[in-house]
Amino acid sequence: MQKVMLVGAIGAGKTSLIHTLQKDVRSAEKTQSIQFSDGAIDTPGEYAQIPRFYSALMTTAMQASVVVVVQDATNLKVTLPPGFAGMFSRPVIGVVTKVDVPGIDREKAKSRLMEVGVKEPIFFVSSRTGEGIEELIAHFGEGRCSS
Ligand SMILES: Nc1nc2c(ncn2[C@@H]2O[C@H](COP(=O)(O)OP(=O)(O)O)[C@@H](O)[C@H]2O)c(=O)[nH]1
Ligand SMILES: [Mg+2]
Repeated sequence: MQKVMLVGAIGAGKTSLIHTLQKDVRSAEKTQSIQFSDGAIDTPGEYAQIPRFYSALMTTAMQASVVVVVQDATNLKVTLPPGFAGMFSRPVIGVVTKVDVPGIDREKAKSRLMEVGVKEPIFFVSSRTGEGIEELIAHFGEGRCSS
């Protein structure tokens, strides 16, 4: 699997998604610093929401082969600036999390990602039910190397 770095707002579901991808049953605790584990780099939401941390995100992304911008389907508040996805020198994909929650608007969540510069592919997943996880793993497993 490619080395993935997850970025996105506080509480978007980044750590839970990493646990699900790694088949780790622990529940997610607040991420206080950039965390490296098997095949994944987890980042605190503050790093995406506070521009002062962007240089740290950009340099850390150099160690990843793909950057995943994570959007919470249950919180459509604008948290990232337009063009956010453009700062990474790695391929960027989008993931909408928490699609198990009733009443969410997938298209609106997808447009939040597109507004910050994420292009296709965009995946819809739930770390709780496992929906969409196999497709995401299959995408990472394609083994396309970073440019
Ligand atoms: N319903 C639902 N809740 C989720 C999902 N993923 C994460 N959560 C919850 O969202 C909250 C924040 O998750 P966390 O992984 O810590 O987010 P992070 O700050 O982006 O790392 C936690 O209470 C999780 O249990 C999901 O797919 N579905
Ligand atoms: Mg976290």
